[in-house]
Parts: sequence; C-alpha cells; structure tokens
Amino acid sequence: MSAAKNYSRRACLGTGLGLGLGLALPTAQASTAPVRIGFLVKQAEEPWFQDEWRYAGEAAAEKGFALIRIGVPGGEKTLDAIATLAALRAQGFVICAPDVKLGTAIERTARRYGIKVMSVDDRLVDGLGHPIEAIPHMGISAYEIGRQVGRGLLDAAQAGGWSLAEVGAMRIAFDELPTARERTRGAVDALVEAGFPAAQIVDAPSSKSDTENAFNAATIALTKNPRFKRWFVFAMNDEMVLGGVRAAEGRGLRADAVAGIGIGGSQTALNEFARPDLTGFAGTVLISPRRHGYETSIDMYRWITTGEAPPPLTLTTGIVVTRANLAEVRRKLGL
Ligand code: FCA
Repeated sequence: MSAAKNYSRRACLGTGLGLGLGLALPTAQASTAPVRIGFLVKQAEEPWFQDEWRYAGEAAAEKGFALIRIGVPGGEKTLDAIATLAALRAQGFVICAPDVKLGTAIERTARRYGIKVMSVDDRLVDGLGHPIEAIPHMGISAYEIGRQVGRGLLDAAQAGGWSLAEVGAMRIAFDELPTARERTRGAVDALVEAGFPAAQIVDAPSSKSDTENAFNAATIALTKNPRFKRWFVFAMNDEMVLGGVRAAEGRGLRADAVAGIGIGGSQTALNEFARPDLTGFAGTVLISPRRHGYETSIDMYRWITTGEAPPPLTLTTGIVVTRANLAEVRRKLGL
C-alpha cells in the first residue's frame, strides 16, 4: 500500500537530466520491474508534438508505465537523451528525431544500451539515405495527404472564383526531410494533373520547418514573383503555411488573394481559425496525434512486456478540414 502510494505522484526530474524532461510514475505495479518508456521529439514547442506527448501520457496512465518526455532539438541532445533513458533504466523509446540522418547513430546507441526504439512522424534513414527497416515506424501517408492539399487549394480557388492564370503556387520547401518532400510532391502532382500550369509553381526553400523560417522563405519568393495577383501556399505542415500566409499579408495580400492549406490541424490551425478576421489560411489536413502518440506508446509497451514487436510500417491518413468544421471534426474524433 505504502509502496503504491510512493509511486502515485507525478515527479519532475531536475534540469540536470535534460530539457523538458518530465517523468510520470505509475500508480500501480510497484512490485514488478516498472516499465519506463521515453518519448523524444524534435520540436517540443510545436503543438503537434505537445499533442503527441499528451496522448502518449494517456497510454502511460492507462497501462501504468512511466513516460519520459524529452525535447531533442539537435543531434547531440538526441544521443544524450538516449544515455539519460539508459541511466533511468527505460526499456524503450519512441522518437521523432531532429534529423533523420541520425538514424544509424540512434540505432547503434539504442542497441548498445539494450533499449528498444521505434520512430514516429519522420522515418529514420541510414548512411545511404535508405529507410532503416529494422526500426518500426508510424508516419503519415505523406504523398496522399499532399494530394489532398493540392485538391483543397483548387477547391478554394474555385470557391473564390479565381482565374488560375493569375495564381502563383508557392511550395515552401524543406526538402532535406523525406516526408516533407513527399507531402509537397503530392500537392504539386495534384495541381498539375488538374491542369494547373507547372510554370506557375514557385519554390521557396526554408532552412527549418517552422513559421519564422517559412515566413522568411515566402517573403523572398513573393518579392521575386510580383507577376502573380493571387497565391496558393503549401508546405509540410500548418506552421510553415502560416509563415507563408503572414508573409503575403505583409505585402497586402489578404484572404481574397491567398489560399493556404496546411497539414496538422492542431492548436496552430485552431488558433488561426478562431481569429475574428478571415485570413488566407483556408484549411488544413487534419492528422491524428492520438494515433501517433497513444498508439506508438502502446506498441512500445506491448513490445517491452510481451516481446511482440510493432508493425514495421504504419501510415496514417488525413481529413481535409476548413475553418467551418475543424473544431467539430476534432470533437467527433475525440481529439
Ligand atoms: C513532421 C512535422 C510535424 C508533423 C509531423 C506529422 O515531423 O515536422 O510538423 O507534420 O511530421
């Protein structure tokens, strides 16, 4: 009884152990070796990753394992975090790494400590850039979701009565990340297949996948292409599309001249849709942080406790939503 009581609190480990590290200790099972699972994400400040952590926390509460959340903004932090997990006697972790090319180092480090690893969102690659098949992965069906973005852009143009001849399509690119490349390739293909002129697609390369860097990339692209009266904006996630939409606003282009469709549907999109004014952020493809946070954690828990490995590859789907229905669709999905 008293042992169980000792475990029934939420402990936060000191900052010496790493950034944003919180350890939720289980309320039961104090007698058996406690299961400890790490959940490492590259951009802890992004709402998508906050959501993933929240749903991983639900899995931890349900199964009674300790969840160790660590933000890993860079390569060194990532390998340090795995060492921290080993010191805490964690048996496994789920990771969205800051750079997929860390794949081999992550795999090797995890093996050295005897810790199980599975990836989420961004699939880890080896030295040749090939996916590491031995690491189970849950990601989004990037190409198909990109196509949904492309179709959503065309729908928005049609709803606004735009002539496609005056529209530039801005691809805010983060091409070093394979899932980002696939997402925007899907959007480009859907546009071109529907007859949108390829010559009107403009690349805006961004150095990071966040709003600020996308804003800078988009500002340059807009300055270089004054010939377009209206713009489509697409990218790998909501944060980057938002950067593009804000950059267009900076040049006086408002909702009647800009249609941006993101990917995510988390708080970033909810905030944008809650604004009283209509902006160029026309919609998003809602993806499931519950599947990516809760399901991966349960998969890892099962792997540790029963030896049954997660499926090698799971790709989740998305739903196109707008300002009018995002909140409702999220509610229906229990998000
Ligand atoms: C990547 C992106 C996130 C989110 C996730 C599913 O990791 O950086 O914004 O889109 O995939």
